[in-house]
Amino acid sequence: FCTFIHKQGNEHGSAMSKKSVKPQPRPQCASYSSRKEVKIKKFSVEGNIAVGKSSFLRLLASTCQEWSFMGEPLHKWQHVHSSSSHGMDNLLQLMYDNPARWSYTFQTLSCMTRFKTQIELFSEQLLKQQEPVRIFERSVYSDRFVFAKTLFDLGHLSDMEWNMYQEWHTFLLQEFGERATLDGILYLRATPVKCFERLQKRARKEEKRVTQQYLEKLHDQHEGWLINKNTDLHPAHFSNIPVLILQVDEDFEENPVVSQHLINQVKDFVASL
Ligand code: UDP
Ligand code: D5M
Ligand code: MG
Repeated sequence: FCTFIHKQGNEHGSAMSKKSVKPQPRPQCASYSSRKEVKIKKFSVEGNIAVGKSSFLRLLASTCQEWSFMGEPLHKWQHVHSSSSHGMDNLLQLMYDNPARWSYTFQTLSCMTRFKTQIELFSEQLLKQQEPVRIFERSVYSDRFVFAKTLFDLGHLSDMEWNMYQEWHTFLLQEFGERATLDGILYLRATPVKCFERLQKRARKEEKRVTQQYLEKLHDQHEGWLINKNTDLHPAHFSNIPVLILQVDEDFEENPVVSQHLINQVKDFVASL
């Protein structure tokens, strides 16, 4: 589950050098004189809609400035090229307005954009760190084990769509191998009631139809996946990823004591892996 890179290349370069295949062009992001191996630790922040993931990433970014942070590619889901009058469609809006029609389409885009984010090259600055760390907001795992599964359970993905989804998702995981794995998960956990309260406070226009019942279903999927570990995971080895549970019912935003306690837990967890 760890990603090793040669200081001369990136993750991709490392995978290729292990297999002793033809030398590849040097990636644009980095050039190094030493061949010492560097381990990049990769984590995702998981949790229900509006639990506070983006806020938590901002908080971490302000204190762990040497780490790399990758927010959710939400903007790409809200601005999809099309031949509509504006030249753009908002797929997030379409999905919430008509989930039976658009949920599968949404999964193809959300998953593709998440894979792209998860395998993005590391910057030269990150590679120079003694212990480089990258943190993602959600992952291709929550895409499948939380959202796609919930939408299937709710009947918004058909049997055929769910089977197709699982087949290409497993295939992509196998193809990307180490490049798409994580060293650990930071699970931001709060009651669905608290998440619903924050969702209403945020008032994102696409999410007007999101109900507390939907957040309860997503909460149960997170709990099954990350705490009870009874989600049917394929491939099965993904169930071994270490999970740090961060209870965030109490507001951490603008509360230095609470936020410092959360940050300390994250630093200890990251250092322990
Ligand atoms: N929020 C809050 N207290 C907190 C953390 C977040 O009131 O301790 C608010 C935040 O200002 C935003 C909403 O909760 O209005 C959702 O937060 P965010 O967008 O970070 O949630 P995400 O959907 O990314 O998990
Ligand atoms: O999540 C961003 C928004 O995107 C929120 O409305 C949930 C939705 N989302 C994210 N991934 C998926 C998938 N795979 N299917 C359906 N809906 C999804 P937020 O928690 O606000 O950062
Ligand atoms: Mg967010």
